[in-house]
Amino acid sequence: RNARQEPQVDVVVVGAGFAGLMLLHRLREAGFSARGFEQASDVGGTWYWNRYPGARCDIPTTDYTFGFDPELEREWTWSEKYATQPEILRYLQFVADRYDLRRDITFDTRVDRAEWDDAAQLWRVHTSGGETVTCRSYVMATGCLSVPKEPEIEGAGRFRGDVHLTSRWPHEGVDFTGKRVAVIGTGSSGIQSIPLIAQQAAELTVFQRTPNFSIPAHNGPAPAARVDQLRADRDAYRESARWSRMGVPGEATELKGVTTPEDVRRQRLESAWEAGELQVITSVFADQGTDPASNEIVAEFIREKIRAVVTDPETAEALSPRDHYFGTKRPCLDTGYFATFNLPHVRLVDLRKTPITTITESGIDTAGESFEVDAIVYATGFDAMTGALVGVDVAGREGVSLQEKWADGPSTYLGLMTAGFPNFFAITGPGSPSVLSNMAVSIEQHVDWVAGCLADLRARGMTTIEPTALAEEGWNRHVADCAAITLHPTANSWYMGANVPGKPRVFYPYIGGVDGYRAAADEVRERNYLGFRLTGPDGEQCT
Ligand code: NA7
Repeated sequence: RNARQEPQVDVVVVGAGFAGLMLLHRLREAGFSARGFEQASDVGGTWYWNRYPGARCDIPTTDYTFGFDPELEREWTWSEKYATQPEILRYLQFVADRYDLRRDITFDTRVDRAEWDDAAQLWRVHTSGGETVTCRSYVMATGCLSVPKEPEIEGAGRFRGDVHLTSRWPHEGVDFTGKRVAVIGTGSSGIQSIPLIAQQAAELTVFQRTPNFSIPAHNGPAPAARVDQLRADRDAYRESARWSRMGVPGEATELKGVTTPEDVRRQRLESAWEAGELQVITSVFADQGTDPASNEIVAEFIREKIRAVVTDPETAEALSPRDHYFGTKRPCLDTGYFATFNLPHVRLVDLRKTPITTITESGIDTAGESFEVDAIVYATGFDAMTGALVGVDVAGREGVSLQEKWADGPSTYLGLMTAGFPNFFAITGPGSPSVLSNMAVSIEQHVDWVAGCLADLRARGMTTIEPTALAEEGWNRHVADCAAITLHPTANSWYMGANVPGKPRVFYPYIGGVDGYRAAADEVRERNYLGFRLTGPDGEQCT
């Protein structure tokens, strides 16, 4: 190890969203030097790009917020139960200012390639700005839903009208007044934007491949019960979030759907409907995620609500999800989504009955009809969880790329690291609870774990950390086993990689819960980095 070199900085962090910002702050606190790179022109990550009308978070603001600094919490007040994109972006800008983080970040700059130099024991990171930076540790805080999926629709390039992607919305906004608009996609982005686009457009046609479960957000002031709990004892509230299943404190029921008396079922379902929270509607019954019959009780309750709102029975049926179990695709929160289809100028096209045959110069042809439109909005989703990671050419030991290693699906230890890539960390990587949880809580857990790990290495005079192949295999098996006992793998969801043609079909996030995950990550650290190999000038340690 004589060739060990001193890097220019201790850590390079890619991405300046929630994760990258907090990591830069923690690293500075711990006395590490760091540089951040961000392809956008400012901080915000997901909330920088997704500026489409109606874009909001689907976790209440009481919970979707940093909890690591009580001072920060005292200085910021959210205005609503679910914050809009502009408010979340302002919050992240406030965080960047508050901790003076921008001075460590180079904006408008992508990291194109990062390679591990085993002799020098450091990463060489190459940017789109032509710079090469050396660092001991390389962290990708690049988000789970940050790389838009290609609209793989025949003729997509031919359309002459306006084309918009919800995830790359123009900063100056879009005026649809008097326009005939097509929206393709009815995931969360479609469901949030459709009611607002309908308010402007002369005609709106929604092209739906799969109907989605959605419940009303009941937006307004933050829920009184949560606000009171938080005010009474902030630390206890945040701690209970850290040890909850989804990263949002709440009741864990033992009631099973099928054996619960009808009146109790009804009461629980109605109150979950009123709560308008994902954490509540996904835990009405203990077994709704594992037992098809129990799941169907929740699913049918939501379909009944759709039928009660949508006046045309055929449209109501087309909007009613029947192809997947409730919760196996991320359910949505909406404001007036289903009622939008009662408006005379709004039409639903069911692509299961009449698929799109091609996009033309002036509109969209389906198997049944041709539609002339002035604008097409693609709300078609993301190459989730791994898209941003394999989108950078990351080369580990012996030049093996992450893309090659993960060709048949991602492989990680704790969703944080992968063998063959020393000192490379992913925040909210595949195999972490991330997208199945309140991201704010999961991000804080990952960031604290990574910053703590780097401080531990420094304290012990160690240079590198890397999982053993055995530990990684064990974690992958555990991630798959946890998913296998749920209904999740049955769905064609982005959790399964099913939305991107050719993407390996495995369950990407960890479904064992924020609480279970934290316990595992804590135990690994307490047991001297169990499952990791650490090396330093004086040799190696492997537990
Ligand atoms: P999603 O949830 O992946 O939704 C994308 C939607 O676009 C979904 O309805 C897809 O139908 C549809 N889609 C995708 N490709 C096509 C093609 N080629 N033709 C027709 N329809 C298509 O992305 P979102 O941005 O809405 O939300 C992502 C997450 O962000 C969300 O879950 C929240 O966590 C926040 P499909 O269901 O694949 O049949």
